[in-house]
Amino acid sequence: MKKICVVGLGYIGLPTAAMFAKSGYEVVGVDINEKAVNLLNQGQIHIEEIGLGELVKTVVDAGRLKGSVTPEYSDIFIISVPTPNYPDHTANLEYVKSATESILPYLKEGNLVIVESTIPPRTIDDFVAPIIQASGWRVGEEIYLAHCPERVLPGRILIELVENIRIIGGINKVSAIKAAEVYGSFVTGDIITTSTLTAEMSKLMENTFRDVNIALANELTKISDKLGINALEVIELANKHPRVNLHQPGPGVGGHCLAVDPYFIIEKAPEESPLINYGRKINNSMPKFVVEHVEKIVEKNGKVAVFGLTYKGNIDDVRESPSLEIISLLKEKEYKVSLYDPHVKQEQVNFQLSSFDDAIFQADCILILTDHIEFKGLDEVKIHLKMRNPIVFDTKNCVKINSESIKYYNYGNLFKMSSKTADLVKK
Ligand code: SAJ
Repeated sequence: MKKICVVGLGYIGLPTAAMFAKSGYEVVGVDINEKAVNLLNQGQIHIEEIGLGELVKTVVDAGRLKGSVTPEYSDIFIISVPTPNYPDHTANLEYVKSATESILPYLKEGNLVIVESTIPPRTIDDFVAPIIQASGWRVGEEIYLAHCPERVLPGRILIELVENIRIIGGINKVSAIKAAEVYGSFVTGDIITTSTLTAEMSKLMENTFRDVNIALANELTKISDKLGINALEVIELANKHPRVNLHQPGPGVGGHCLAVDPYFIIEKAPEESPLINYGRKINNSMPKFVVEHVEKIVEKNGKVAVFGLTYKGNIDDVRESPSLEIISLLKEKEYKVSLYDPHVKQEQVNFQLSSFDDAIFQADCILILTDHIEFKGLDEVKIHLKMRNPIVFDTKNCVKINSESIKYYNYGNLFKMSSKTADLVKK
């Protein structure tokens, strides 16, 4: 039985380790987070992802997957560690460096090293390969090296790991082919081999495509607000065209992918990427835009009940979430802020979380920032009974309000918040 060592047991590494274990490999999952490792060895998980708890329990109980804080001799090493941005938005490759260095003592001739982490273009060739070479290996001949970017959507990880098409970039052909064989053990989607550079860049462009398109939808929202147009209806109608796919506007773009990856391209070719850069700026401007609109409907010192801390619906991940900035901005403006998120545990955040009832008590506005399923049908009776002013401002267009005495705003009727533009529409 071949052995795989997965370094990094996060949202991608842990499900990947579990899938390889399920498909017949002996897998050791390595993380510096001892808590995650201990939980794993008890067959438990430290993150929320549909189906993952059951899968991990099965493969740990079967003795196929175990956790460790140090790597072990293996046939294949998969590096799946975070690549955050420094404050100046350049890529922080420290985790990639330390993960690569951590496996060096365990490398044997013929081993395959795969980097799954999202990285700036040229990182495999100019950064990872030299680390392995420096310890005396001929990369591509004695140690095979490939980049296999993950493309799964949180909330659907176990399905997409299997079904999505996989792009595999090898430092040379033989490395790519060897990596393709490994993923072939459970991937049913096509596995396409290419160079490391193309694999790195295609991964980044996937998320950049989405980011720039969301920026376009957000810009449309601002334009429509100014001109008294229903932006959401415009999107719906424009998308009836067979070749148009306008994205959805929102309170900003969060998560560890869309809000981060475009900067990896900008960093390497700043002069050549003004559009990508501008898309980032527009999306980063949305928290301020949201708070400016809250100011139109809630008096100073009023209470805003923020619903949703995660960066998107039905997950527990708060990384880069626009909600965090919106909360800070609201507090700066001296609003009282209560927070409700049924997917987030108190220990995950520095803010005090409330129950639904406490969050809306005496509130002047419910501000929806995430499209969690729980928010689709809010308890309208409680809203009437408990809120001081029954107003819902839904930046994700996900709530259905039936009662006419609850004021409901979304990105389709923002202009109604401002009497000036409302007059313009009447004329
Ligand atoms: N968002 C909008 N409007 C939209 C779509 C999304 O405002 O129309 C916002 C979301 O609310 C969220 C952010 O964008 O704040 C990102 O959400 P997402 O669902 O687009 O993507 P992620 O970051 O969860 O996952 C993406 C995925 N990439 C693509 O769909 C191209 C996923 O497949 C990647 O694996 C992942 O990035 C990654 O790890 O790179």
